[in-house]
Amino acid sequence: ASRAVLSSIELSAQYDPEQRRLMEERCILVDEEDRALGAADKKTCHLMENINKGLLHRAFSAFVFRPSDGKLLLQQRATEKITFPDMWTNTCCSHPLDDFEQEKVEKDQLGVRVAASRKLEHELGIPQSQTPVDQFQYLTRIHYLAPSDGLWGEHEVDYILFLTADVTVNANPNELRDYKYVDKAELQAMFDNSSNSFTPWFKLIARDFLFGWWDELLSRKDSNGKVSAKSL
Ligand code: DMA
Ligand code: MN
Repeated sequence: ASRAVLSSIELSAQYDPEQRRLMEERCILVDEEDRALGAADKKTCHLMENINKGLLHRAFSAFVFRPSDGKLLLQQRATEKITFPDMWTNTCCSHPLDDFEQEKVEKDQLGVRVAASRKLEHELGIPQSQTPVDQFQYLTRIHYLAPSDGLWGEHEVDYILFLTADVTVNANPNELRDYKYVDKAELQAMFDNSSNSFTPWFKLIARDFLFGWWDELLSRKDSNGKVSAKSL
């Protein structure tokens, strides 16, 4: 089979310099069965023109819950983000990178766990000691495609990871505009208020999985009072 020629563009100076720099990270390309095919920079992976040719990469969506009350930590993306700026979303999303050997390891989802711990520190300032990789619970992975603004979008195999942990947040303002803890009713009220906007993957995961899993998670408080999620 012939391989499509991938497009590129020059990132204009209108974008934030740090976010332009991060577009040079190298994502892991996969097929629809999540088999690794190689690597391409984050900019190439997120251009709709390439996504429309079938380009697909690996990602994770992390959800951090507070042990004391089971509330979920949400973030609002910074205005500086090139894709999906200013939108509310789950605790942290990003990509395991081809740049790091450990993040390419597929056994026990090690690569995405390592990436999640790295990015929870980068975006929310959560010390990595508070997010040990073996504490993340892998729920499932989803394949989805979502345009951002016409030029940019997402097309990923996205690993969903839950972590129940007390964390110290020291938000990186280049990544986060705001953050807050919500229970189910508070999240539903945010969805019902049309002045809030949400990332497409968070809406999808909330609709299809999160509310059901959240019940399960809250009903599974163990004798230490800790909440633990159930793996599928
Ligand atoms: C990308 O998230 C990953 C998903 C699941 C949408 P992102 O745009 O927040 O990535 P990054 O933080 O690396 O820019
Ligand atoms: Mn992506």
